[in-house]
Amino acid sequence: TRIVRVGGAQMGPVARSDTKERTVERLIALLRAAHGRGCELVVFPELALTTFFPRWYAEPGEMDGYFETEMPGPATRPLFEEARRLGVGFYLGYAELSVQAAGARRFNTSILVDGSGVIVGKYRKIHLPGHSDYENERRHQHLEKRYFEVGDTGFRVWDAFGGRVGMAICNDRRWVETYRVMGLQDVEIILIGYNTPAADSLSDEPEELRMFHNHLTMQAGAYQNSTWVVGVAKAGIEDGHRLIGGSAIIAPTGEIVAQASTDADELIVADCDLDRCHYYRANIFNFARHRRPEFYQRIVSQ
Ligand code: ING
Repeated sequence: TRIVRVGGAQMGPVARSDTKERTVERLIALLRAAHGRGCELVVFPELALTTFFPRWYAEPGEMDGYFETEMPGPATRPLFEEARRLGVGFYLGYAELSVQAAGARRFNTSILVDGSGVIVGKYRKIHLPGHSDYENERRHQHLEKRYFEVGDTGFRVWDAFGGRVGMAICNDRRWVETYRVMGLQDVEIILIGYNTPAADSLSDEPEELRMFHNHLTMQAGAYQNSTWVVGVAKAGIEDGHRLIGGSAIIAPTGEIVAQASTDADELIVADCDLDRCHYYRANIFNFARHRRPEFYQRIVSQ
């Protein structure tokens, strides 16, 4: 067995008026609680430092206060220092402003930090949901295409925490390709932060259906690629807009082994035995023996 004790650090709401410093204090409290439960890896949500600002319409430059130009930066350094002191690694989702020679680039980003506080991996969100311009017919806006570029890192897998660790962000979890591209890199645990509005902006889709789809997509991805999946929400009502909770740790069998029961800051913990990935990967989902890529061309050509 190769046990990694993983903590899913679900967050409750972050209001527009909350400071990054105050929010980082909440992350540190969750990190300490996870350390107290023996976790060596903690997964924080997507855009964990701020409110889910893509619900608001503004000129892109006006939103730069929500972005990080350095990581760690002044607001996040205390988190990195405490994590290193406790020897706990973490996944952190945040808005990245990358200043390059060709100009500023903005991404919805996550990083993987090891137990010594070193950033060992970075992922920039590829599947950006929503739209880029104000759309009157919507009950609320979802402007990720306005504020972020499509990520340029690809879906990668890193050797960390004694196994093969992959990352994705929120909407990525709804696309089968996300999991398979990492499954083909022998991923054993995929970390996914999310901020999912409870209400659809165009239909009366019930909230229960939202939660069903949240778990369905991650459970399917886990089972079909024989990998652990850890999905962690920022949840609750942010300035009147509800985000769903339902953070979960899912085994390679597709079974949920730990699930949040509130919409607040809540830690869920599971012992993830990475060796449990091998049975299905060697048999039912033995990619080399059973997959027939010659019949899949349409997936990558269209
Ligand atoms: N949020 C949502 C998500 O994919 C969404 C957007 C919700 C799209 C429900 C489709 C259906 O969970 C983010 N941030 O991607």
